[in-house]
Amino acid sequence: MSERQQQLIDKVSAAFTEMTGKAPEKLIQAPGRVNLIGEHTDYNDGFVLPCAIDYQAMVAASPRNDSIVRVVAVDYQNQVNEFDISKPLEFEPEIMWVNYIRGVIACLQAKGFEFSGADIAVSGNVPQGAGLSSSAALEVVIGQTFKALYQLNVSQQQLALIGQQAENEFVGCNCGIMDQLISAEGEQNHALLIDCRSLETQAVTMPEDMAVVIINSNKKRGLVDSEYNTRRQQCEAAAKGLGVASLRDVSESLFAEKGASLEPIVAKRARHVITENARTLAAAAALKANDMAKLSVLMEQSHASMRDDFEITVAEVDCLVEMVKQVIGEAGGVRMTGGGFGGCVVALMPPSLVDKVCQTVADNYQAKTGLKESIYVCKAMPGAGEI
Ligand code: GAF
Repeated sequence: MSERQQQLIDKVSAAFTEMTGKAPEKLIQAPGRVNLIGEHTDYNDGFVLPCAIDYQAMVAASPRNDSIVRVVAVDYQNQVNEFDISKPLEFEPEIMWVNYIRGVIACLQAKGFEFSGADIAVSGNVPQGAGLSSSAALEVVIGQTFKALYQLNVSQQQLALIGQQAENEFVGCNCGIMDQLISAEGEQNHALLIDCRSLETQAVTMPEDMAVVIINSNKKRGLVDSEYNTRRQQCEAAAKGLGVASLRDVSESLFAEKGASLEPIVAKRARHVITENARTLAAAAALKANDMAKLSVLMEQSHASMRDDFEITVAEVDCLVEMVKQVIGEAGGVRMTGGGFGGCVVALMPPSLVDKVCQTVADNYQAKTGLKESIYVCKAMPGAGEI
């Protein structure tokens, strides 16, 4: 176990004991994720290639005999929130973190799962607002907690869908399924190629001689913002205009033939999604074949498409991508990762280049942007489960 994970366990265990006077019965984790390629394709029924990372949400919990759920949030000054799950659960506008928890419980109940209350201490080290899915990790860890405490017969895929439903319907963000699914189903040392229509996954081995480096621009992003929903609406308008259920159904040749019939901005959005789906499938094949030169080109094209067609990158992120690219050339790949409008870039590279990349960014990024980066060198981890 890593020192980082041990620290999280110590934090939630201590907070649990302080709140209840007892040791927790269960420890449960759910990871954040980094998406290697396939951005804004999930809600278009398309393909994504994320891996779960060694930054996670952690819970210490025990069941209760009554219908009370009492939660202590270590990352919010040990704030305690208590509610009765035998009554309708309400959205709490003043305490955002509790809505992810209530939302998952409400969705589990709506699906017919039966359970009583719980004492829960929760914490996490997935950077918030960075596009690494700290909210999905929280949703999945809560679902996994009730599964573990009450032996619920719920699959990992269902847990992911419940997390997504909580976010869509309770929290009010119209996200796709990628983040919750990789948090629930991730595999050690593998990325998952996910077909977001069938929800089938294919594990793709991460080559041992390749480091996964995430660089946070520290330009904060908000997921529940209008830009995400606007992109989604534009994609739906494009699918409707092209006479298909979703952009997944549009090949590059069909788009070449009919794309001009769309409003120009809608056509640009569609072009990103259609080409990104093709790149994601090609990238999974390149990763399998350990063809870094190919992966490097696909990641570069993905970034350009997000910047020029989908228009979801910001200057700070573009700057980081260019800086890293100059160091790694074709020996590695780099692109923005996540929903956009700030957040992180992901880079794959030979371990021998990691120090040089970190040094180059340390020497130049702040001078150019006024922001200080944070760097996380990650490993692909298993999805949610008991510890
Ligand atoms: C966010 C969403 F939550 C995902 O569903 C996905 O759409 C992603 O942005 C963009 O690829 O993380």
